[in-house]
Amino acid sequence: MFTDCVKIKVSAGKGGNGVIAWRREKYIPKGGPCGGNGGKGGSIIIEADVQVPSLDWYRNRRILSADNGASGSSNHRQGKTGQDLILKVPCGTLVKDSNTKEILFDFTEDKQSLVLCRGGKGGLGNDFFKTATNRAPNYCTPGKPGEAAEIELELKLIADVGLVGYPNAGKSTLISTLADIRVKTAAYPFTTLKPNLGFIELEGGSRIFIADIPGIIEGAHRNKGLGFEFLKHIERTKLLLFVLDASGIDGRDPLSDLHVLRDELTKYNPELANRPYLIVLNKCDTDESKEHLSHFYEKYESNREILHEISAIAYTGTEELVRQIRSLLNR
Ligand SMILES: Nc1nc2c(ncn2[C@@H]2O[C@H](COP(=O)(O)OP(=O)(O)OP(=O)(O)O)[C@@H](O)[C@H]2O)c(=O)[nH]1
Ligand SMILES: [Mg+2]
Repeated sequence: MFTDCVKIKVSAGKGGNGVIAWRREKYIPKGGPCGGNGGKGGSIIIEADVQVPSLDWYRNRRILSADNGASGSSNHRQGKTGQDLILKVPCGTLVKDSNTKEILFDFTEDKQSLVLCRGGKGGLGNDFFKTATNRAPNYCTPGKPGEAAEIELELKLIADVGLVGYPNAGKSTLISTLADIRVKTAAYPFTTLKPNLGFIELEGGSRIFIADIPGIIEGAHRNKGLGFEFLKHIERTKLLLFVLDASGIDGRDPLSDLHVLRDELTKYNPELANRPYLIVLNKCDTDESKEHLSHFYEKYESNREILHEISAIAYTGTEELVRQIRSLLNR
């Protein structure tokens, strides 16, 4: 399971009550008021954390609240402050108001945080109300309720490069070859059921993030297959790689695969039609790929630099591909 959208109800803690108490000690008659203030309620804080891969944790936790503040007590003692509840979310999480759908915050970087609901203030004890003219106030105030909200968390991965292709084209093999992660690959469609995020580490420590999503098929925009609901994870990428099976092993023509993929993307979000892209012709280690390749060279005669012949399994052509990804991203 990979959860990328959840609705939750959150509430900050209530402030603790102030109390009425009197100082009673031997030989000190009329010791005066000593009721302490209540502690503040805990707040709800949302924080981005790169270590958190998805919103799975929230799946069975729809109602979350921070601790209440404790009541004050005698001897001027203030009640304990309620602990804040820190909710960790992956980078790329949007926080929306459940009712209005307004975006309240977009977590794009690690450690960004948002105080979503403030804890209620603690009430005041009778000690607080002592004045020169009223030495023995016989009242206190209750703690204030904490703020509450109904929100939607929606994850849209933030990657530089998105891999888009039919099932079985070799997207997961490619991300395993290029990036720091090893993901499941197999010779059947829909091996990948959830997005994978990996990165290429460059000299100097900077990184290129790559997202691999489940395969897209014709009719995806009408909810066929799996990939469509995951397209949101490539919406924010700067560069798309159309990964095609140039061997046509599944009996399709890679050139028409490309048309279908681009068409499905445009139906999902017309802006994706203008996103820079490269065409990755995978499985070029096979004899069957030769004929298909010639069709691409004819069609892209004037624009050959966007074509990349590779074999994700044999690691051929991948260095050149990374070089071009870098130069396009730098632009
Ligand atoms: N011959 C050859 N086979 C490859 C190459 N790259 C991937 N494959 C094979 O193609 C099959 C599918 O690879 P995956 O990486 O799982 O494909 P995918 O696009 O992630 O597939 P889904 O997750 O189902 O969408 C596997 O059996 C791979 O071993 C390649 O360069 N050459
Ligand atoms: Mg895969």
